Amino acid sequence: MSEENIYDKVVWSSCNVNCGSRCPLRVYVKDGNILRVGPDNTGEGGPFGTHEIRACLRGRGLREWVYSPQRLLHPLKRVGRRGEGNFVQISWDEALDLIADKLRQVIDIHGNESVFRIYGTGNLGGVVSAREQIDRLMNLLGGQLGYYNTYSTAQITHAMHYTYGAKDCGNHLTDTANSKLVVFFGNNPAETRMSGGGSVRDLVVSQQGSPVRTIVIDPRYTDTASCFADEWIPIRPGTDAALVNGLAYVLITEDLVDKEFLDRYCVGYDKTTMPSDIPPGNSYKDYILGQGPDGLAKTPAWASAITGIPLERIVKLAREVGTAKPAYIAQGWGPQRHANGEQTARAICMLAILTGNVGIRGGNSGDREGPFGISFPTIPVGDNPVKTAIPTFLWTKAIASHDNFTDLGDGLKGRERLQSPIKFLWSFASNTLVNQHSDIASTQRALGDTGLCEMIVLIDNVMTASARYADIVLPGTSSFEESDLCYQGYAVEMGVLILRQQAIEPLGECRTLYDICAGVARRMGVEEEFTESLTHDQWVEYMYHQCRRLRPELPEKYLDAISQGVFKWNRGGQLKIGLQAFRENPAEAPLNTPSGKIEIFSKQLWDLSKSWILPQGDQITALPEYHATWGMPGNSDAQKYPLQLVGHHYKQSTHSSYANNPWLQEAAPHSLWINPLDAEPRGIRHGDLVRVYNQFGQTQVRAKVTPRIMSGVMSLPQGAWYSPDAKGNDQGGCINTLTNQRPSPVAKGNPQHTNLVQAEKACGAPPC
Ligand SMILES: Nc1nc2c(c(=O)[nH]1)N[C@H]1C(S)=C(S)[C@@H](COP(=O)(O)OP(=O)(O)OC[C@H]3O[C@@H](n4cnc5c(=O)[nH]c(N)nc54)[C@H](O)[C@@H]3O)O[C@H]1N2
Ligand SMILES: Nc1nc2c(c(=O)[nH]1)N[C@H]1C(S)=C(S)[C@@H](COP(=O)(O)OP(=O)(O)OC[C@H]3O[C@@H](n4cnc5c(=O)[nH]c(N)nc54)[C@H](O)[C@@H]3O)O[C@H]1N2
Ligand code: SF4
Ligand SMILES: [Mo]
Repeated sequence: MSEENIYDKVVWSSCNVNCGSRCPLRVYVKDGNILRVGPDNTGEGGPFGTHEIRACLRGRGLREWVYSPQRLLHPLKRVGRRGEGNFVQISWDEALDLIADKLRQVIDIHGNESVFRIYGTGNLGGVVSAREQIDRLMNLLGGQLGYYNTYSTAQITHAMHYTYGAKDCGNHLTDTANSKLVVFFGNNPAETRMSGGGSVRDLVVSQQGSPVRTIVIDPRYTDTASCFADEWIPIRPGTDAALVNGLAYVLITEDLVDKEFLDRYCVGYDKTTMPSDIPPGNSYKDYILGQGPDGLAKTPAWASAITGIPLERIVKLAREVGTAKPAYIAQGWGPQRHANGEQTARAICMLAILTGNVGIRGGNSGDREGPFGISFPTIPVGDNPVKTAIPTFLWTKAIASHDNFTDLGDGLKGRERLQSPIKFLWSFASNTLVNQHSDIASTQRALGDTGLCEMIVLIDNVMTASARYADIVLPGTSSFEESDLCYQGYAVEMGVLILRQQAIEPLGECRTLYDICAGVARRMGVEEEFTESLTHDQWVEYMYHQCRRLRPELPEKYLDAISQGVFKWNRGGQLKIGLQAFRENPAEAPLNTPSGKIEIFSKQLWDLSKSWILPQGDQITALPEYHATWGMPGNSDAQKYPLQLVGHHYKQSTHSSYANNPWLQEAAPHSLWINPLDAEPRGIRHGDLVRVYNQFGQTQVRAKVTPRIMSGVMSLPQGAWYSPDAKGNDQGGCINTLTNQRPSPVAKGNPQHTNLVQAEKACGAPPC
């Protein structure tokens, strides 16, 4: 029997959360209800590059998400204290009137800089359903406070900027087929780039039949390590720069560096390429050999004591990296999501730079693997008349102490000091208001005071921890309830366009973001400018035709395109080699750094270190130096909180999206990874309920006692739902009860993997 006989219809849809992939999905519908969700079935048996993009467990479980008991179905207005979670149902008209009235009032009194759309990534694949609709609306109303950085890559983006004057300067992962050695620092594509559309496919294909040796350096024995690595080297979080220093010491003293490359392409390796106005003794070589200001040789023994990696292993690794040509050295984004993340990211690049592996086939710059994607048009948003922008991570400070928010202290752009606090906050498809932002207790204090930020409008599919802090909660359509176009994000080997059709009627009173914004626009007198007289669906069709201008091979008729649903463009064997043009001809294709070369010594950072105002203990250094930070062993807090805690991105959920799905909770339970050496003295057995705490808060979660994490370190997957009990203590295992809001020095990024905690068996709960 064909599928069509069992189901009324099967329509194309897509999974739009922020995992980096965008998987096509087939939605099976009967009597207006979703019966089942299936993966892509186009390209079966085809060559790699047009193959099926098989969805991961999360996309296949989307039915549970759409029909989840937490689903928001009606507009709600807060009653009682903010955060208490008490709401009354109101009509759409009332909700939109309240929003427009407050928006008008806030703009009149405090100006457009006091309106802010918070970062949120729950619906990234869409074009017409994209968060940028809020920007389009706000730009018509005089603009809003901007932001720069992401929670994903703040520190590494700055590191690449200062070192290479570039971003995304990694070779494609398929290039590992041409390498002799692969070294991954905290890179876990098997879990963070899942599905047939994720870069894990690249790794599978390029390693098939390849003799390449792969080493994974990570505090955890990750899925990537277990599937692809010949060797796992556990490392203490936040200490990769110390490891690289120790490796550099061996490379330099055993003459394994590529001196010709360093002289021709780099600034600051030794005195021959140092900027002329810098005092002697400040080159990289001086620093490593102990001839710089600190007088400390960064020997493998020194590195071993800091990283927890045996001395002999460091020496062996240095010789391996120094002799395997070419070597693919790459980092994920875990090492940089730390208090010293910028320097760590720069330091890892040093390994590629010292060995001349930058810009060549089979090599890599030290950056994460390069993404591949086809550019497609996005909705026009217009210009933001407000030029002031804050680092994404510092939005709580922009609410609670704006008069203390400055360019030199906080990385404010466009002004010396923030002129107005955030008074009106938009939140679309975001849980960063509470769940995903650091130090939930502190965030709650800032949000709980309605005299600070006066209105929070939140649009989501489900009642989240963030939604409980909103004043107006609006039920947004899920991807199965709206039509749209969807472009593949970090695809492998191909570019993808999905024509997502509306599979079912919106549940309850759910509306698309577009309709919500159009409703506000009407009340603010800019409806015509906002909609241009098009409906949501007409915009989708219009944007499809914009795509056709770039890809004329797409069907002329939109209806024909809908019935095909998925379009794939093979990369055609093109291999991205990051910084290749510079490598081939540095004079003709200089880098976008002040010197046009790779800046091992960054004069820009040298200058920043003199002018920026930093809290005590923070450092900005011109060289990629290692410095221990707060939240690490040796810090005074470590006496009370002796265990380091990181929070990896886990297969159960994409951040907090889908984390409430019982199927996924069963398939991949949320648990605290703890080494037997740390569990045993605490009387913690596998499966026990554990209390994890520090000066910021506490949470409870089941223990996964495993040697897959190094001793002294624990990992609590990020994304679990914050679920406080009556006393305010989290029962949900949410790591952001324990993280710190103190930003990293240069990027002002989120240091959410730098944490010190204590753990103990939680008594009173089974099986205690
Ligand atoms: N399944 C799933 N996939 C996802 C996501 C998700 O939530 N779930 N989120 C997506 C998003 S938005 C992003 S930004 C990416 C995130 O991608 P990443 O930032 O790369 O992911 P993480 O798990 O944070 O870190 C990767 C690895 O770094 C390790 N690590 C942590 N600290 C250190 C350190 O100091 N040194 C070293 N060497 N290793 C360290 C962690 O143990 C982890 O295995 O993933 C994307 N993919
Ligand atoms: N401790 C710690 N915290 C972290 C991280 C970490 O590594 N450690 N990682 C950080 C990173 S890299 C990131 S990118 C952020 C991510 O943080 P967020 O961008 O907040 O991502 P999610 O938690 O997935 O929240 C997305 C929201 O969108 C909603 N949503 C999903 N689909 C739809 C839809 O179709 N329509 C609407 N209206 N809503 C939808 C979901 O219900 C969810 O509430 O978290 C950061 N937080
Ligand atoms: S979560 Fe990511 S990999 Fe999984 S189905 Fe969705 S888009 Fe694909
Ligand atoms: Mo992210």
